[in-house]
This record gives sequence, structure tokens and C-alpha cells, in this order.
Amino acid sequence: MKLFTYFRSSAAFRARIALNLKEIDYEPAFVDLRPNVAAQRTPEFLAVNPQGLVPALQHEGMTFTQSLAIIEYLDELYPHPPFLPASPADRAHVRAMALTVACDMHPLNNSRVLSYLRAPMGRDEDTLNAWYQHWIATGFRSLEEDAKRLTGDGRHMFGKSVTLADIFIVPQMYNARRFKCDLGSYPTLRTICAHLESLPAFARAVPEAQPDAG
Ligand SMILES: N[C@@H](CCC(=O)N[C@@H](CS)C(=O)NCC(=O)O)C(=O)O
Repeated sequence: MKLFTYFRSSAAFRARIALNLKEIDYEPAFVDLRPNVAAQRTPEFLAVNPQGLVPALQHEGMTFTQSLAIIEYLDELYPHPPFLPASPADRAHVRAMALTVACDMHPLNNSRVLSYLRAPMGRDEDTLNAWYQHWIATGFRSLEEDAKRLTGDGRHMFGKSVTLADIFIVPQMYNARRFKCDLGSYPTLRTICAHLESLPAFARAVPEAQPDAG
């Protein structure tokens, strides 16, 4: 398997965690997203993913995009350890937490949105930081309540083992720290992430552990 990745991309971070949890030996292909390089907009990469976004996964002659689709593909191909619980209701709870990150938080704060706010919208760095922190707080407030209700041991978003919700919360928490968001109101999320980050599959996926980390 080949994963198109960039060390700082939180969507690629999710895919790296999932590959590590499934113990899949993958070949990384580095796509440099820095504005002065913008490898994601080259014809070569657009031929891989016309959206110009990482991650993308190549396997058996096919290319897959969108981190959630990639991770569910891996889970269906390699069912152990499972990323979703057994019952339909529990699966819906786990998916809802992952989707809060994937659909309601990350798209508002990803690099192309921040770049667009900078230019052509002409917003300064203070405004961008306020924007970033606002959407982190909005998402984390609800995830804190979800996790309090659904965790089984205070160390996982749902139940007592790693699920899709854990794969999505850790990269988002990493970025929230990077952008110096106030995390004081989310003790459950902080405790869960501290535990998850201590697991080898998560620790090996962090941006600073990647070969392309600058
Ligand atoms: N919904 C997509 C989001 C992918 C995404 O936004 N990737 C970012 C990095 S985290 C990217 O490639 N950005 C390049 C750009 O903004 O030009 C997913 O989950 O895979």
C-alpha cells in the first residue's frame, strides 16, 4: 500500500494511525503542502487525487481518497482490531464523534480555508487565530459531553477500546495544541488523548515522527 501523506496534515495523521493499528506495512509518498512548494497542486499529484488533498491511498491498482473512506476501507479489509463496535446504535455513536471532527471542525480550519481567509479575504493573523480557536471550542464542547457519556474507562472516546472516534480526536487535539487553543474546559478529552498518545500506533503517527518532518 502507498500512502500519500504530509507530516503536518491531520487528515493524513488519521490514516497513519489506522494503518499502524492494523499493523499494515505501507510505503509513504510525501506531498509537500508548504505554500512555496504546493506539491498537492502539481499535475502529477492531481492525477492521483483531483481534489489536491492528502491523504490518498493506493492499493491493488486503485486510489482511495478522503481519510474516513480510507480508514473504513482498511477496517473492512482487515477487521482486527475493529474500529467500530458491534451494535448499530454503538456504531452510530462512534461515527457521530468522528464526523464531528471530520465534517464540522476540520473543514473550517484546514490550510486552504486559512489561506483563503488570509488572501483574498485580507484577514490578519489575529483574526485567523480567533477563527481557528472558535471552531475548535465549538466542536470540543460537544465532544467533551459525548465522551463523558460514552467512554467506558476514561481512556477512550467510546467504551474501553480504540475506535474510529479515537483515530479522529487525537490529530484534532494535536492541532488545537499547535494553535494554542485553551483546552481547560475539556478534561475528559485531554485525559483520553494522553492515554491514546501513549499507544505505539498513535505515537508512531505523530507529525514529528515522520521522515518528511522539516
Ligand atoms: N476531508 C478530507 C480533508 C483532506 C484535507 O483537507 N487535507 C489537507 C491537509 S489536512 C490538504 O491536503 N490540504 C492541501 C490544501 O489545502 O491545498 C479528508 O478527510 O481526507
